Amino acid sequence: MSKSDVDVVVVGAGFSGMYLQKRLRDAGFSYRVLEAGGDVGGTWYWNRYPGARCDISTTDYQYTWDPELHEQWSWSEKHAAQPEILRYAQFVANKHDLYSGIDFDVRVNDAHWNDDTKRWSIHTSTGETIVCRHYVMATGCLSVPKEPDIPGADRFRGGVYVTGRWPHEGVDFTGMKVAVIGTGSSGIQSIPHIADQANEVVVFQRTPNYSIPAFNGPPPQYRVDRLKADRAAYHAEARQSTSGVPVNLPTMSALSVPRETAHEMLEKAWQKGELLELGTVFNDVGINRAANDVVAEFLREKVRAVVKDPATAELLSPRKHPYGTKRPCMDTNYFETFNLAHVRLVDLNSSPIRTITETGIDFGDESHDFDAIVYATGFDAMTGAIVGVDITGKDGVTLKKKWEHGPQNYLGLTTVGFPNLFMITGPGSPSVLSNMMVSIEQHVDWITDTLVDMRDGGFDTIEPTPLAEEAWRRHCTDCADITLFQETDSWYMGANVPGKPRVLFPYIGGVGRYRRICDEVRARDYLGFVLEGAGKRQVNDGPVREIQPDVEMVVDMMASLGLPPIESMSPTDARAFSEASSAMRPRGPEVGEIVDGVLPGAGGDLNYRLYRPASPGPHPVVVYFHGGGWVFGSHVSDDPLCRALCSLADVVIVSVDYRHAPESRFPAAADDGYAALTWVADNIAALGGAPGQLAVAGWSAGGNVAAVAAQTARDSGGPTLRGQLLLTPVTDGSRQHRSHDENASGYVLTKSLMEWFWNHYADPADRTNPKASPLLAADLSGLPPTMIVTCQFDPLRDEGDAYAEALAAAGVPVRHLRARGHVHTSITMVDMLPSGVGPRRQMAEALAGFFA
Ligand code: NA7
Repeated sequence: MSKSDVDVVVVGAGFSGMYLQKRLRDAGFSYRVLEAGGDVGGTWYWNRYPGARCDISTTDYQYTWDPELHEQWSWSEKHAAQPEILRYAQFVANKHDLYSGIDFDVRVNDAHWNDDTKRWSIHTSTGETIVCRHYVMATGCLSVPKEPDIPGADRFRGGVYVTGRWPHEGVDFTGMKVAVIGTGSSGIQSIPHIADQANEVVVFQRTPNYSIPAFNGPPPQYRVDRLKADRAAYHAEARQSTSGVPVNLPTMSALSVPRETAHEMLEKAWQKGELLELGTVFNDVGINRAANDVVAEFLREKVRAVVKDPATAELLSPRKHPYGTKRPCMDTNYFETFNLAHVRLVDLNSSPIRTITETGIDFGDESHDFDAIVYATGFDAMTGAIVGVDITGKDGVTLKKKWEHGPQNYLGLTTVGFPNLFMITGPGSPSVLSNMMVSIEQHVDWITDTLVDMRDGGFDTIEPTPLAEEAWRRHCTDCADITLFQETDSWYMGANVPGKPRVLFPYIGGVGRYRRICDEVRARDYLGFVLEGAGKRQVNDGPVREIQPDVEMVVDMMASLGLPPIESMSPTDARAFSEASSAMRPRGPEVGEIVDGVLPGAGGDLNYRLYRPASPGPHPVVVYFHGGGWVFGSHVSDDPLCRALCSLADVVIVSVDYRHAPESRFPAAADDGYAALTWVADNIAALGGAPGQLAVAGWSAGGNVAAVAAQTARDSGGPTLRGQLLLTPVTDGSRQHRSHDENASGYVLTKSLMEWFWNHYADPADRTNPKASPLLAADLSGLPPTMIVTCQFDPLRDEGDAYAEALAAAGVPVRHLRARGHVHTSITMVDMLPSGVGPRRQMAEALAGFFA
């Protein structure tokens, strides 16, 4: 095979392309590595602006694939500066003879897939055509600087410098008047150095950024010690972590401690001078704006403590975007620089740049001359370098066209219509939200292992399926939806480049989860891919993750606890266990008033708890029945959910207990449910409710009690109900439904636990009674408007779906929410699982709608 016909072409000789070359060579593939720059190092080759440093500690920002490197290379600092990182890249390239495999100063102009030969044709800036089986974009996430989008930018006759393309010989600003535009990481790192030299510096700021001092010095001793003690364990932890750096996972909400305590905890993290520490003190900073503001305010206080002029301090204090939704920065003397007499901050929001002129900048009502302008205005991140090359796949479609509305891809590694095209740390993978070294190594390993698998299996092509790609997009969106990222116009969201689609480009589900998913795809015969070779085709189509990410975390966490199954306990122990678990959850929103009382049930008094909204009454009233499989739970066991429904729907919720099995078996719960409903109807005015404005609701077994109560009310002359809300209800104990088996285990409520509940509650013969299985009622017409919520990963899903369908067929107005990615319990987990917020809002809307 000639040099122009190889197995693999790799674009880029940064840390990705370097390691990929090593793996390809070791695996016996022929390859070419093409690099536009004049040396290895990628982003560290280009970004030579003064002060350029990595914001991840050198203990973590280094290769792990060559253990010898750890002995042969030692870092001088905690946060290495660009020259040292570049030297490290060169050292590795020399050690592993990587230079010999790289063509420098070569750009790829275009790449075309030929579906007849099943090969890519690559055309380069040197006029060469290279044919290859596989084409890998190792082009980095921040490699294409954003075009200056300021009027008059091309007119300026003084020095023009772009941080991402800094002159190799450096720039001497001594004695100059310098304008710096942009206050992201590059601006924040370079401004103090520019101010050291220049006579005058004017910083043009559009958005102030959160920045913490790097406190640079030697690598952090506690990390060094851990590495020395057990390097393999340290790396393993990094690979399974959220961000690719071992950090202790927080368990506490920022809102659960007084402000002062929170600030003391944040101070300790801040003192460490490590990027990820501050964001991992509390567990809700990324998902809850109020919690986020605790950190934000802590950092604003830090700015005020340093910057002497209060007006400048305020301008430097981020207020609009939540902490972490733009990459937080690490600085050395950034805020201090604004105390210098020759440094001035211009707020572009009040003094926008009108134009750049031949000699300077016109902004606000001023005109100012400068000797040099520094653009620290960022990058066309994540996709700029990929779509910058004209890549044409099957059917003549370019990747640029395909990605017009967002970078659809599978696993951030591949994309439909472009067989054998791989991206390293592409959009849809953790990439820039992680320690890049960990993510790079994982991608290189996955790609090389896949190429080896294909070679061994006799496959020539690999391409994801549309179904897998769409499911991955949904999963990425599910992950993004529970965070605050979408509130901010950032380069993570593509919002810094005009015309770019606005989606969260990196995958935010975490490095560890992502790695497990990628490994699972391989282990499951390349789930979501089509592989083809001479006379053979392998397709294992399907979505790789459908469960909501926060739900998955809870499910995984519960699995990791190794608790005994509830059905192995006595009912007494099960009740104690359930109560103990409930005691640990957040309490839910405040309501206007809570009143506890007793009402007459069918077999004695029943406790109830009434939740009244803060708004003036009288309110509609909803009688609510708790979950717990008829065996456990009480009028207070669904407290957070009742609070949420009360406050969201602005209705009174009366949560009523009922007699439990096995002490009181069928039909005790059903009889109590109807008795309670009747009593509330009779006493509605005294309870502060609006007469006639009555509905019923329930979750799980409580949904069963509610559904039966509604049928009994219809058949027994009242009370008249305005609606019923059934959350994952039990509707049919007479037979198995498909979901009982499909979701038999692993999703909190199991098939065997459900069977245990039924066995305690009702004899097999009774289970066909509509008072136990409301789905079996001969007639479902005349029931009140209904909202049913069923969850994808719930054994009870199909019986709930069947009830919704049967009611609709009987002419009952039904709103049916099939909660995607949820389990039986997740929607009740108020203030714990953000993905439940939407379904609960819809439930509340339905409740309110019953009374509209
Ligand atoms: P960033 O973080 O994208 O920062 C770019 C900065 O430039 C940011 O403050 C922008 O303001 C500002 N900007 C961009 N365009 C303009 C115009 N037209 N006018 C005024 N100001 C502008 O890039 P960096 O290079 O600093 O850092 C990139 C990453 O590299 C960093 O996150 C680390 O991961 C390493 P805006 O915020 O958009 O209002």
